[in-house]
Amino acid sequence: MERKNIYFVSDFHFGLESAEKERIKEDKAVRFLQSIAADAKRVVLLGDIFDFWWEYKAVIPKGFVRFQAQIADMVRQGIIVDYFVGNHDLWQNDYFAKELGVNIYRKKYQAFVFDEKTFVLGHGDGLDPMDIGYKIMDAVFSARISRWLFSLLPSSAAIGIARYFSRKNRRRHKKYDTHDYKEKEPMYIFCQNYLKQSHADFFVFGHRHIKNVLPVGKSSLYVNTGAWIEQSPYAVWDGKDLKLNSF
Ligand SMILES: [Mn+2]
Repeated sequence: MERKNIYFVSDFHFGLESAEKERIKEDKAVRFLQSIAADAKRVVLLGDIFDFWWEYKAVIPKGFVRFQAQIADMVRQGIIVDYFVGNHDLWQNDYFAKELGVNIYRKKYQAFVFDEKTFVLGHGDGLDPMDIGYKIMDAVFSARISRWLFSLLPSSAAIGIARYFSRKNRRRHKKYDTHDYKEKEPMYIFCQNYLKQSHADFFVFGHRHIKNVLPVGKSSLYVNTGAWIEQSPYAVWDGKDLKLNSF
């Protein structure tokens, strides 16, 4: 089979629920990755893959090794794997890059050209210039000193704090949980503004947990990959069309 497809998926939030539920979710994610391995040339993980993530110099959180092994195997097969960190898993260090061979992106968004089309990709958080509270929290969590201070904590305390902020983050979310995209959705407004400055054919984000495909600007498309937690959505680019499917 020809490797021509690019897959986009986000918001697994591994670690969110009970161990049993998470194992079922992980197994389904692995089956999905296995199902696309034959025709994928690239897989883009659009953030919040983990509900929280923290890594020490020599230690990572337990669990989800099947998912990690599947990713490593795909990289070994020559599939490019990109990972935009989300607001729940922004504390990725170099483990995924060094151990699994994944490209880690910490930017809020980045433009790529695939098959002569421009894709603007990102997790989707922090795109609202008016959300000052978010910007401050994001700056604190992204700062090197915070990471250093955090690294001095014992792992049980560090993960307890990470979990606390993970839950707090989820509450903040509610504000925009609406289908009233064009008026209120910061990601959609970001796309509209982006198109005033530069060209893009496709915008693909996650973060909102509501899957969506909407035209934006004159001839561009906004796609949100939703949350794997519900209906296992993913987007696929086959070189001609970008479609939103469910696994
Ligand atoms: Mn998010």
